[in-house]
Amino acid sequence: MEPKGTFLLPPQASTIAPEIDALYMFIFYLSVFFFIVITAGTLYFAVKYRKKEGESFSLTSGLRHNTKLEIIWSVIPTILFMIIFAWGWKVFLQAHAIPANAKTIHVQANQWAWNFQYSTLKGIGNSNDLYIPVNQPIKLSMYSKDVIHSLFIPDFRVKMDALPGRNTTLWFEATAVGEYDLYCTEYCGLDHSRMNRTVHVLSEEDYAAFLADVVQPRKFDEIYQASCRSCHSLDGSIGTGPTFKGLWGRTSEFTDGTSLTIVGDVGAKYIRDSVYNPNLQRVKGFSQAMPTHKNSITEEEIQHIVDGLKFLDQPGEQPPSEQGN
Ligand code: HEC
Ligand SMILES: [Cu+2]
Repeated sequence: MEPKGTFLLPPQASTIAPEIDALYMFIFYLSVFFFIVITAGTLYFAVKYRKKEGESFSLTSGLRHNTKLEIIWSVIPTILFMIIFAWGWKVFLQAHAIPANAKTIHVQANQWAWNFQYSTLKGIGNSNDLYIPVNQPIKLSMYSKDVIHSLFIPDFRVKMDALPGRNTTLWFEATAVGEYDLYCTEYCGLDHSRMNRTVHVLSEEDYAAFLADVVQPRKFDEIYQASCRSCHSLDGSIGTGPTFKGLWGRTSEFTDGTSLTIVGDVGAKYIRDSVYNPNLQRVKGFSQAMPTHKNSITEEEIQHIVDGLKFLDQPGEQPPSEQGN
């Protein structure tokens, strides 16, 4: 159930919200208390010591100093301030120390949109609203492409600027499934108001479904940059491993004396084996073995790799899987 707000404050929908509200309400009621004491005192004394009918003008007494009174009005506020400081420090640390198990979502702000980026083993997904699982610490790692923006989720009681040229972070844990407002709270130009979006807090299952929906398998180029580039070149130079240039159609010779021409289904299967079981057949002349990528490359991505390698040497041609979307 979505939590309800109070007269003074919006709903508390994160773990930090009650902590921040308790401190806020302490300061608020303390201020109300002193407001009443001071205002009532002012009125009382104004009436009591007013110039009465028929009274002649007289000076107030020469009293200048009251040590007891001065100690009281110095010590009591000091104690109250120190309580607020210590309490504030404790909540500040809680709000800023990011739990080790927090899931990271990358946030890019620009005029005038939020872009939330979810990376999983299967690839990367994007959305303009924020989608998060309930009861899970979430870390937002933010930057801005242009001006200063600021991400504010009132119901979570969190706010942080997104800055150009610097990475900022923010964390929270949502406590109830539901939809919550998200604002850009730094005036950032003409369409600033278009940066008002929604946080969708989902159950674990719904979040998994969301990810499955939004995350696209990585394309050849992304996979190559992330996982293959350190050992395989595209320009024909030999690195830790053989170059990818001209790989499709090439005949590889193996350490066991056999060889294979990388074409057709056999070629596709060979590439899949090279990624998953590189020790099955070792290419001759390379001292280092290729590590398996079983846990970081999906079957769908293998297809992209095969297509990518096939079309590598045909400039202008696009592998079928990279057309359209
Ligand atoms: C740490 C270095 C390293 C990384 C990273 C690496 N490889 Fe390799 N790869 C090698 C080496 C060394 C060989 C040759 C020896 C062998 O066959 O084990 C090789 C061989 C291959 C072959 C066979 C080439 C031929 O000429 O027959 C293919 C295909 C291949 N790798 C694909 C990939 C793909 C795709 C990736 C990225 C997902 C990748 N490799 C990442 C080191 C690497
Ligand atoms: Cu903005």
